[in-house]
Amino acid sequence: MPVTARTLVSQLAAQPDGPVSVAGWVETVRDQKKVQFVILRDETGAVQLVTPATRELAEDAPAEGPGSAAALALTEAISALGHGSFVRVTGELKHDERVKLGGLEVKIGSLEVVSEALETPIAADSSLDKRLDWRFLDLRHPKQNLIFRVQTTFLHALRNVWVEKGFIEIQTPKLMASASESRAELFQLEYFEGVAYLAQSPQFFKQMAQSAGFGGIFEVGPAFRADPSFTSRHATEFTSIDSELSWIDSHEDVMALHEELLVAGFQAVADKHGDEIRELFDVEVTVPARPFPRIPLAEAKRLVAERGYTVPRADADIDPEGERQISAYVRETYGHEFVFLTDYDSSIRPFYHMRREGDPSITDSYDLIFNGVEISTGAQREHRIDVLEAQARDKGLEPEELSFYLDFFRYGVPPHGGFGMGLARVLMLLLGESSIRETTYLFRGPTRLLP
Ligand code: AMO
Repeated sequence: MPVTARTLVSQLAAQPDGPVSVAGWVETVRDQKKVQFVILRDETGAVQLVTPATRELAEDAPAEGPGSAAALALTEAISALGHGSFVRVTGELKHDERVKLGGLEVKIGSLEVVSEALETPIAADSSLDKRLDWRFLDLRHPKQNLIFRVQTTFLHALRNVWVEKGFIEIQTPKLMASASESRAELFQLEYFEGVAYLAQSPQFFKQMAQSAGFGGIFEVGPAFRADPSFTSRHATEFTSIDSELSWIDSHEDVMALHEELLVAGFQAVADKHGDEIRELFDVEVTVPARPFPRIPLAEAKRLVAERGYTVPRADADIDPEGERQISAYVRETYGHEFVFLTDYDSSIRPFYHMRREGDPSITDSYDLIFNGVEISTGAQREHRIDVLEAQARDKGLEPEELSFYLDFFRYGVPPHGGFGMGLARVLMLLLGESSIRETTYLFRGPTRLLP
């Protein structure tokens, strides 16, 4: 192989001693009296580069080797190297067990500074906000890098499940003429002569795919919520993982698909990144056992009260502390990190959720809680047009405004259901991170539109 062909750091271990070329950014420089060390990192890992320090030009300067003009120039170039600069290096690879970092090092033959870096504005103890200001530098850290490799593996595993089942991937529009979840938390924008809204969820259009005869579908795409809160779990733009399937008997079928997807995703992450996650996040990835525990919402509130915490409003959804408490209960009782809360009251669910046959005060829906935080909502949908219209009216919605959506149910549609799941929340809880700001590539919140 010609020396100029770039070798990734992760491939060095399998290479024999000899000429090699690596490229990446300078993580550290240790400029010692007799020897200089550079830690170079690329997208796959870090490697130690070494060269003897040549501080002076030998009197009878040899053409090459220690004391030569070239060696002196290299020493000076390394001393002047800025952290973060991108460099291309050719040299001699040597396997040496004594080298802590991967048991190998590269003796620098030549070094080219491809792009010089200013002094970094962030440090290990910088605040999260400051790190986000400089997200591109923050992401160079191996821990941050791992988050997005985990995300890739997770989504790939989910896709495998969907594709094997013959599901169709869709991309639904994010510019809409109406609200997709509720009038609250809705971004409105100028749209030529009129207004448009940013999609809060692909809800209506994933249901449309059922009327279109697509059967199972999925989408991984952006969703927007004009939520002014500054919690660790809310963003104004987030990636939503959505799936919808036809011919279900109940929301249990949606939950079964949901479980299958998560098991596949966690298994793939554990297999591929388990060791690195343990090392960098001090977290043991547990592949969840099926079936996940299921607890009706009212029962969950009762169990939480027994632990000494009363959910503030009896007629509302469980609150964040309640979610933490029910998760603690489930962990202690079933040794499980997940719990489906089921049987949500119709009063706190959207009009499109199917209401329980024989008891319309509850819906055939669920929330999925993972390690103390809601990650998902799912339900069987109401597909009977007369019932759906009545439920919309019951929620104070004008069927005329929703006519494009209601049309989906007027020309034949199979029974169906699905779920939406926040990607960054799953990653946050999987990796034991404290905020979705850490697990979102570029976080968007009420006071953050940059970078
Ligand atoms: P819901 O509104 O519960 O349901 O949203 C589903 C999931 O999306 C994530 N999520 C958010 N993540 C970050 N920031 C936010 N502001 C935010 N809002 C929601 C959460 C949440 O559980 N159409 C239904 C889903 C369905 O029934 O298919 C919906 O959007 O993880």
